[in-house]
Amino acid sequence: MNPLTLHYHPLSSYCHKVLIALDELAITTERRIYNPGDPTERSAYLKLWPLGKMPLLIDQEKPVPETSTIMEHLQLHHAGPGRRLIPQDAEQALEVRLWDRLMDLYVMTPMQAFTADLLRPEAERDAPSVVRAREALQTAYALIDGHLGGRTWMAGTSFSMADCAAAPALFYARAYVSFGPEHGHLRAYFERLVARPSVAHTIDGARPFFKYFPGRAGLERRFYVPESD
Ligand SMILES: N[C@@H](CCC(=O)N[C@@H](CS)C(=O)NCC(=O)O)C(=O)O
Repeated sequence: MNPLTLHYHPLSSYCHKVLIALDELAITTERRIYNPGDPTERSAYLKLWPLGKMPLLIDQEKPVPETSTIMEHLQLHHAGPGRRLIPQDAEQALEVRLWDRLMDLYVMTPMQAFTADLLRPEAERDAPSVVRAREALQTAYALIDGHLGGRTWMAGTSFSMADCAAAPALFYARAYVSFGPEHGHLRAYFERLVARPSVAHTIDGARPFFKYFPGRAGLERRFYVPESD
């Protein structure tokens, strides 16, 4: 029996982060789709993890929450031979952890603010929060574009945990705020990300669910064709 079970949803950006890592580290898990909108599923999930956030990894009955910690745990205990998302060198590992944090806090968070706003009834929409989220994404895009000049991946020379975080964050963020013509490095990096097999597989797994993504109107046709629903 597989000791690992991943509770996730194929559309969730944070779940994509871990799905990409599992593929990169050559780890198999049992997978259980979690629908937070179903009250019975939600109350069972809250018993596993009271904060209710997904994904959640269970390793031999021990819950391992929070994507960055899940990835550290996977690297430490389950990575396939020669597979690494966090460098062994401590300085390089620090750089990877920094860019993982930056992706979560300054790209995922404003991206989720757009989604949260679209999920509100129209009368309760919060225009100032969307303006702030747009400004935050534009600031993050400029920072990342400047950082990426001369680099293939986000931190160090290899694909890392920081790229696992960047891929879904940028994928969904650009449905709300496009990259500008000035973001040449960011555009090229995004193309490298979506061509990476682990990222491409994860996007493929989400395709049947994109019709439920509130920002689907901003997805490119290569990812989502509305008429196909
Ligand atoms: N800091 C958390 C964030 C996870 C998160 O925000 N997950 C979202 C899905 S992308 C979620 O669980 N949303 C459902 C909810 O908040 O009830 C992590 O890194 O795991």
